Amino acid sequence: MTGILPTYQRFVNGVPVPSISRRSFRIREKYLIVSVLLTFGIVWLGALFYLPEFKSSSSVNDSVYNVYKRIQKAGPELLMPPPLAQNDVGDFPVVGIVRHGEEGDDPHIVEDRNRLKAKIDEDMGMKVLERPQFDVAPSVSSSRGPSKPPVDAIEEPAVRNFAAKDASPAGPKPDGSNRYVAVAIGPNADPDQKQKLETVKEMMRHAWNNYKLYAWGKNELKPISKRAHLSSVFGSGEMGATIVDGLDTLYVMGLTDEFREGRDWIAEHFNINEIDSELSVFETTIRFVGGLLSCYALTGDTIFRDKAAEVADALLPAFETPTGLPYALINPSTKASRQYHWAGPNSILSELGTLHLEFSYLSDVTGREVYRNKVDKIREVLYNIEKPGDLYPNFINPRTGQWGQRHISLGALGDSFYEYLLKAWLASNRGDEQARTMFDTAMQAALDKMLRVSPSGLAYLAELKYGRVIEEKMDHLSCFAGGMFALAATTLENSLSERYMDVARKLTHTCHESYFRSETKLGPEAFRFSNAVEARAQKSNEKVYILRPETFESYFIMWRLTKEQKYRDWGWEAVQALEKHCRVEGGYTGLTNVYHQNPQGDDVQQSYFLAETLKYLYLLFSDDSLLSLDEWVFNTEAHPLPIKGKNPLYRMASTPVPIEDNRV
Ligand code: DMJ
Repeated sequence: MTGILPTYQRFVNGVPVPSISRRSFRIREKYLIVSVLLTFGIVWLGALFYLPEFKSSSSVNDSVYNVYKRIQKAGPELLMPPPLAQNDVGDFPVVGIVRHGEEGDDPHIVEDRNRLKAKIDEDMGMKVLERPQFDVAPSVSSSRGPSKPPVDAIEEPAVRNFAAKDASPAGPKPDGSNRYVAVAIGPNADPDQKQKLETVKEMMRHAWNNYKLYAWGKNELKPISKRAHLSSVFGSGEMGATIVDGLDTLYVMGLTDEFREGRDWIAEHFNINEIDSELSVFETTIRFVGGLLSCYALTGDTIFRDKAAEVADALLPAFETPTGLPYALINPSTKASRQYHWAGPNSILSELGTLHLEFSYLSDVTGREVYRNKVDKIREVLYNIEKPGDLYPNFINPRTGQWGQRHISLGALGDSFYEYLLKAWLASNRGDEQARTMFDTAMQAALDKMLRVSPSGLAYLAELKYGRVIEEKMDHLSCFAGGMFALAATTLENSLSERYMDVARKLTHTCHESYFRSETKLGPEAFRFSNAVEARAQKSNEKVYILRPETFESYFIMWRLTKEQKYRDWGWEAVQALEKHCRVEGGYTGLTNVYHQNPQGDDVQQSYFLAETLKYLYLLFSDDSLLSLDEWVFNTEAHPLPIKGKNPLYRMASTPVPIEDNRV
């Protein structure tokens, strides 16, 4: 009561007693509370802006953005309790992205989102070659302030292809004028071809725009439930897998605005060292290192090279084994490595054998030998080891250097190891002869022991265990082999070439049959051969289509190398099937059963759909000069890497790029 003055008299038993005005007390109390709160607020805000991190900020926008980032990092629970989806417990939206159907809570977000959606709808309906503008991007640009101008992003619309003769073989010109300029077709192109190209380009925009709308910065999109896919191969972290994987496709299609926003996200937000979860060394290499290196080759923008090196550096501790063969998984924060539980002590052939292109090229563009040393060591082990029947089993123990179970496949667990032997030779401008020899020796054995022909004459690649065919089935994954054998046939004229091309044609035909024999005209995950069925899935887990690219990859390579119209026709059938069954309002979904007329979606838009599936379909309808096979080799995720000595965009480092402290 001290300090509160009486304002009128009260009487108790006729005696005046000092009284306190309740009214006056409340007003004074309020003033006091308000001024204490105000003072506290001012001091708190002031302190925030004097934190070291804020001191270095160049603008208020940066500061505000950092506060936003901190809140976002703390997780959505800080602001609201995590909502639980009925069928996806624990999978909740990030701050600023509202789950479809729940947006009524925040009218600003709803408004932003409706405007963006209206814009996308409008873009989708218009002539697809026009570039979309995104002035409003809920949870992305609207809340983050102006982004920094790109260091060296593309400025001009595509006008011509980069011609080898136009550039100095020494590497990029200092003014950046030797960026790759992607042109899909010449001015006098057939209108039908042009319309097909435009269709595929519009598909890319639909996939990208919806990812941007509902899952920006997360790894993948759930296109039916319209939110982030948190259990993707890279988990729930903010690695932007769809951005990094899809970026070179945007570039090749001339989608420059989208490319720029992806590039800026990578520059500002992609930081592998902040990821505290286990990543696959293989997947991270083919999608992230490969994707970033392609963008570097295409643009010369050094942010891509430097980010690629950061990613590879984060993977290097996984190679610290007695043999140098890497473990399968690594946590970039803790640097702890381990194997998949289901593989016991073993590493997987297709994983450790599919790093060579990316790591070798990274050494050349950074001038640091550390990356090449890692993959050379793997090669040495595999070259020297005893090989059962000239083939390579799928499992190998990195501690002992001994094979695990003798299961051999050109599908899952084996596939891209063989692909990379051929492509390491191609990427080195045919200098890596060891790789080509290993490829030819293994392929002769594979064709002798694994190539089978069904009763009606369909060729397929079966799997072996201890030298015997164990299952008369072929994985969708193996459908890349048509393209691989065709590349092998046309790049080395020898006694094997004719056989390789024959096998290439037959395998591509079989893969097309697996598509054609389904109700959706999309191919199953695996298909079997018996007297009763041919090129059809039997088990329910084989009947899915998860937006895979391998069959279209073979159509593309076969078209480029043979010019037989059927490959383009088959690709167009696939485009129509994707549009009919996989396209939903929120992007593209995989299917749970390709044999249903109206199949259910699996609600996942895989990042490789943007990196590979749409890129290969686009290239199928483009002119040969777009990413010419004479100058580029595609990594197993369809990221083009330049051929050394042949492609002036190789961008060999003249001096090593400085090494950071955290390098291994
Ligand atoms: C992609 O990530 C790569 O093509 C990989 O080599 C195999 N699987 C997927 C696509 O199906």
